[in-house]
Amino acid sequence: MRAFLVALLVVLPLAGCAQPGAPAEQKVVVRIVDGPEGSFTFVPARVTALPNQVVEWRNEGNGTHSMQPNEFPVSTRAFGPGESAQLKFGEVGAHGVHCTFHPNMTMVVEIVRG
Ligand SMILES: [Cu+2]
Repeated sequence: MRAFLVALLVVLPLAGCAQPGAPAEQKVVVRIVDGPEGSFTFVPARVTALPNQVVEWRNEGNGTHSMQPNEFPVSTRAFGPGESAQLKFGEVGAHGVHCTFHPNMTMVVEIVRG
């Protein structure tokens, strides 16, 4: 089992990956907005982050969502309007992410070396 998913809703120290000047402690933010005809949209639908950098989804719409990496059977808690959820990815590469409630909500988190 690949251990690329580090933690959910974390306040973990960023052990072992801190380099001076690296933006690892900044979040990568993805907004979730209501699209046309009741759909939900990721803005942006593709983000780039460093290993173990926090990726945060902010729910700016009216639905309730839960983010799950396609390759890993763990998801965030359900988060409703005005709430957010976070994931970290440890493994370099492009990781597809979807919403467990709305499988047509898909996006990509690409992890690159710092
Ligand atoms: Cu959803």
